[in-house]
Amino acid sequence: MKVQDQLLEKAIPFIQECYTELGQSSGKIEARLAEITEAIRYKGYYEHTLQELEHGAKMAWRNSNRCIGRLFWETLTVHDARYIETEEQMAEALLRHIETATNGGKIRPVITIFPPTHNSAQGAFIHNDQLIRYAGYETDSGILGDPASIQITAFCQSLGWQGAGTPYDVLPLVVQMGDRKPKLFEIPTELVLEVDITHPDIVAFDDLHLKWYAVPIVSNMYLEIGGIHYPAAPFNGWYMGTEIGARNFADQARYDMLPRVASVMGLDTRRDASLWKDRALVELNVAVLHSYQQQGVAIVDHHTAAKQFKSFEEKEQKVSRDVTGDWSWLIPPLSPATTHVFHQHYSNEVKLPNFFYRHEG
Ligand code: HEM
Ligand code: NRG
Repeated sequence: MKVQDQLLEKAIPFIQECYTELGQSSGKIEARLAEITEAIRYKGYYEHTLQELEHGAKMAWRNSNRCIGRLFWETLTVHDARYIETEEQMAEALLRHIETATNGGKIRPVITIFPPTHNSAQGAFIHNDQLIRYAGYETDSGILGDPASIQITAFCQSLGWQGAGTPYDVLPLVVQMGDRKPKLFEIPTELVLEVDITHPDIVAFDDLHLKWYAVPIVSNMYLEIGGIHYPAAPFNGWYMGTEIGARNFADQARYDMLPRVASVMGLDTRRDASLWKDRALVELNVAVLHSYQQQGVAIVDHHTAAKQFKSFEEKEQKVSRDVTGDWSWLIPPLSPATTHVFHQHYSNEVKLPNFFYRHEG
């Protein structure tokens, strides 16, 4: 099938669903589809109206099978950055995203949508996996910082960047328009809200000097709406505590903190059967939730998130939409069987609009 026919084939069901959900008449749908058909015939692509862009992005969140936070899909704030032409303007829009999303800790779900790819134009590109992330350095005495960032850190260094060399150096933004050279932009420190991790009763936790950033802003996925691809469409909500406490700090291939947490807790780490890892894990997660709450930064625990997801399932059922999901991602990495998600089956069918990893196409 021709590329243009494929585009129209995807535009049709999107416009029908989007306009129906927004309560538009069938006359409006037909008129818009006629317009889109013309546009595709004459220039090879079509442009979304602001309303299509906004609702399409919300539908993409609603269709994200791996996301447990979908109850709030209608509250997404959409920043339209499709008019942007330079790397400087891109960086400016990303800083504005960080500021609006952070909101002094009262985190707002936001997506910023940059120019799409069409015909031969490559659109905008963000090299970072998340807008705010800590660098990772390979040193003679082992890895310093976040091992997940080794590659992007080396790339930044090859472009002339030098980090301070702490375990928590915030990486610069690396952005690119089309096939031009990527450019680096430091994020002003006052824009990066961070949380120092302390434990409500175990004072020795302070000795670990743990901290994490407030807002996860995913920037390595492309957004597909009605056949149009947006390769740069960073989005954020707030953290679920386990993402930080049970993965970022705990994974052996990340900050690998369980042995040190066990040590400040005085646990017997000689025997697996003492369940020292499990006990350290629980207190580490208690510390993460406590610290974010105490410092006024939005975060959700996995039990509350699962209940919210249950409400989402019920709400979707009421409007006769099937909820699809990726079970292996939806279950939390801590006490999964205590949530209803664990005991339920989800179809992992991929509905559109949606977000996809960029290397998938
Ligand atoms: C994945 C929670 C908002 C889209 C996830 C994951 C969690 C989560 C826990 C699994 C992450 C992992 O295991 O690494 C939340 C919470 C939100 C939220 C608590 C609060 C509002 C959003 C928003 C969007 C979104 C605003 C998009 C507009 C996604 C996508 C994934 C995901 C696409 C899969 C990421 C991947 O495959 O790597 N979410 N989310 N989420 N979420 Fe959400
Ligand atoms: N696990 C990753 C973040 C992935 C997305 N999680 C969210 N998304 N909560 C981490 O940095 O730990 N969101 O849009 O809120």
